[in-house]
Amino acid sequence: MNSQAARKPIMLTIALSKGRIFEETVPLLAAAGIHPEEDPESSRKLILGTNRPDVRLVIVRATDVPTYVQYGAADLGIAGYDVLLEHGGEGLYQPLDLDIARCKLMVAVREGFDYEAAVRQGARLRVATKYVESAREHFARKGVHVDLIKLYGSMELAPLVGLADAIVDLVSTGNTLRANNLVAVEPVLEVSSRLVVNQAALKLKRNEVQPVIDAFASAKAPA
Ligand code: PRT
Ligand code: MG
Repeated sequence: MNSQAARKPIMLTIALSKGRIFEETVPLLAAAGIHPEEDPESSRKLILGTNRPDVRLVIVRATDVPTYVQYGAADLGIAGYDVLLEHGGEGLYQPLDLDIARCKLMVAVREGFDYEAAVRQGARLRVATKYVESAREHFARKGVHVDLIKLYGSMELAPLVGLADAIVDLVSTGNTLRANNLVAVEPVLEVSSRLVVNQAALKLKRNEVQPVIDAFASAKAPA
């Protein structure tokens, strides 16, 4: 092996999901001097190069970002707080709330369903959600008995066809609830996306990782 190969730069891998998180991350990456070579919306590539030969992006499902970072397949990633709570955060250092992709996790029911009365009567509620951990904790804190039904999407349908009395889902504009004759009745959690860092990478690649954390911190929208 020649000395050239020995001095190969350390590669930084950042895990992102396409859609809203990617779009809101582009300006933060730019602040760190990182410019993606392609747009994941139009490219089918899952590994995207950047202007920096030592930085690459991997495009994964939003819910898979913490897993890639936990196992060190990515050094850094950006994930919704909703996703991090379901994952558990094991092996992840969470240095920064980036204040992007903001929304609220809410309890919602069919218009006309008396949620307060159902809770007051101590009825056992059937709640459909993708966010079982957050929902379990929320209802336990309230002392409300629930049967949780795990779904992977389109939660809004569940109360309309009698699968559940209520859902726990993310709301941003409220348009999706309105379009399906549902109303939000209770907040569960304020959600925004956070920077997550693999704990080993933070130590072993500190010189590469820390400048990215610092650039994101100074570029993020002031609170
Ligand atoms: O969409 P896909 O199934 O691929 O994955 P995903 O839904 O996990 O990813 P994505 O990119 O949609 O969401 C990534 C992250 O964005 C989430 O983990 C949240 O932290 C954050 N975020 C912010 C949202 C929303 N706003 C949001 N409105 N995630 C989802 N929604 C959905 C919501 O579930 C509901 O179906 O949008 C719908 C409601 O929107 P409104 O505007 O009609 O209220
Ligand atoms: Mg989505």
